[in-house]
Amino acid sequence: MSEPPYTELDVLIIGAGFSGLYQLHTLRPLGLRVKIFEAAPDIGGVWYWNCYPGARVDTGSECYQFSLSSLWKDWNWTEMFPGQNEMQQYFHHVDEKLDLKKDICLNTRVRSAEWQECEKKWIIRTEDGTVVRTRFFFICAGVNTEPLIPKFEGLDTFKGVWRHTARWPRNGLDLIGKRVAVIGTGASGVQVSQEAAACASKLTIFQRTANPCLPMRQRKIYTCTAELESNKKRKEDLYPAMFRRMLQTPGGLAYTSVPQTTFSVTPEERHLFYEQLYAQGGVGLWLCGYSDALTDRKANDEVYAFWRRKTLRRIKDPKVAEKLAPEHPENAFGVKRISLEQNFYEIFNQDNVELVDLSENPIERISEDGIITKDGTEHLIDVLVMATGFDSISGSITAIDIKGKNGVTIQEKWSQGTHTYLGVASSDFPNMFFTNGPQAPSGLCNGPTCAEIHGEWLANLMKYAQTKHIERIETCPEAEEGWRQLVFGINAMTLFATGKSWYNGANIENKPFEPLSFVGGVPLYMQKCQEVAEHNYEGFVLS
Ligand code: NA7
Repeated sequence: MSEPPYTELDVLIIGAGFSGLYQLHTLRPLGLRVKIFEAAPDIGGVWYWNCYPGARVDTGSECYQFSLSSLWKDWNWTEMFPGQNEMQQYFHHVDEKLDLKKDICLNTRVRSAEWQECEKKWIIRTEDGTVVRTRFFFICAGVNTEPLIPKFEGLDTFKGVWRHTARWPRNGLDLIGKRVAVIGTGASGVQVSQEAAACASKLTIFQRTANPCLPMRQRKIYTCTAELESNKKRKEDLYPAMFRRMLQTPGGLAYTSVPQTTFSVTPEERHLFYEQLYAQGGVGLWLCGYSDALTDRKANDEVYAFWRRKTLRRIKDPKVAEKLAPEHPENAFGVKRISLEQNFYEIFNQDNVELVDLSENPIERISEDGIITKDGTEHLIDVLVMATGFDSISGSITAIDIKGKNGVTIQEKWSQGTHTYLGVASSDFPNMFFTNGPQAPSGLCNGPTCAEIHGEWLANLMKYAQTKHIERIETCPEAEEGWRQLVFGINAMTLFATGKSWYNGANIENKPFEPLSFVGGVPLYMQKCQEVAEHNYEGFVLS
């Protein structure tokens, strides 16, 4: 079969979420031929795909946007924690302002990429048969993109409807009066359960590991004309400093922990502080507490004990309460991503909601009519929601058949452990870069902040290559090893090393258990990237 004619590009970007869009925007001034290939029919990345009921951002909206003034000047969020619909509107606003869509091919999923050493180009093939030759290949495919669908025996025999949260039908799924099951209690499971509890005749929530949720304390913002007018001035005064400040915090957010350690203050002071953080809502109790909360187990236990006391009193049945907020949790507080909730704990006080604890009574199989657990109970259901997460951080890269210079795929290369330099490149894969990838602060850094950090850094690298007439950029195993040691070393100093989560691949069978995220925080990460650039991109072979 003959190949269709090639399209020639300088840079092909995969993904039209925060990272891909920003990358396109930063590369355009270099006069390069750049295109984005996006699998979805619209832009927005995860905010296109995650359209399940209740899907919502759990970072305060003012932080969860690009810092470009041309974008925030005439954009006003309506909620502190915007829903999926508002996020999509935001992406359309970004597109309108930056005129991005003309360089984006929607409905275009990249199937494979192969490096051709003789030509120093990547050959990219899409599912619809398009073939592209490109000098540089950027993967901006997102942190939580590849759905994890557990291989439950009998799933194919189920007569009802089942969906993964990130593959929800665009025209919705009727949950009203239905018997609904939700498997998973991460952010997606919590959000969809809150909605289902309000309309399902029966909601059964299957929890494998209890994971603390913090009160969101959602609120409407800037709704009337007078408020919008005053917000305009407020944004001009506040935002430039806020966005600069965000680069100085570990999570790329407008807030961080306090300098004091947990036991350097009196128990009364500590209690008051925790109360304050809890009352404010959002991720405060997780990220704005004492500086040792994620490095010292005793300090961490103290926050957990506070959270547990608060949570237990919200759930009427003590047995259910103990399962949701156990005395001896599997993970330290916050080493698995904390979710935000609005009434998640109260729904268990409703007659139509049941909790099944999979740690003591696992799923045996799926029947035609429902879920059968080990104790022999058949939980009868009409709709099965898989809120089971993703092959996170590296999964969106390894899902593509990418062959490097020796014909080895990235999946093969990383099968025994992830090797990257700065979390943006991997040896044997010349001229290929990724944003929000493994061993960068991915998943722990605010999405738009990380998109900007990587977008700027990689655009500067492209500019450098242009000026110096460099055609080929490849990192080397020594640089990767140094970076890996740093990532592992910092991780070992924190409680993240003790946890089981998608931050370290623990949610995927046979995935190496290792830190997938750089937990040293945004300022240190940026410093390392800047040092490399200042030393003429030390660690890369430029030719
Ligand atoms: P998460 O946070 O990875 O949560 C997935 C949930 O699904 C979690 O409770 C898992 O339990 C559970 N899970 C996964 N596989 C199974 C099987 N086989 N059986 C039972 N339960 C299972 O994904 P989310 O989509 O909620 O959130 C992802 C990110 O999106 C989130 O962090 C935000 O950034 C937005 P486990 O804890 O592994 O025992």
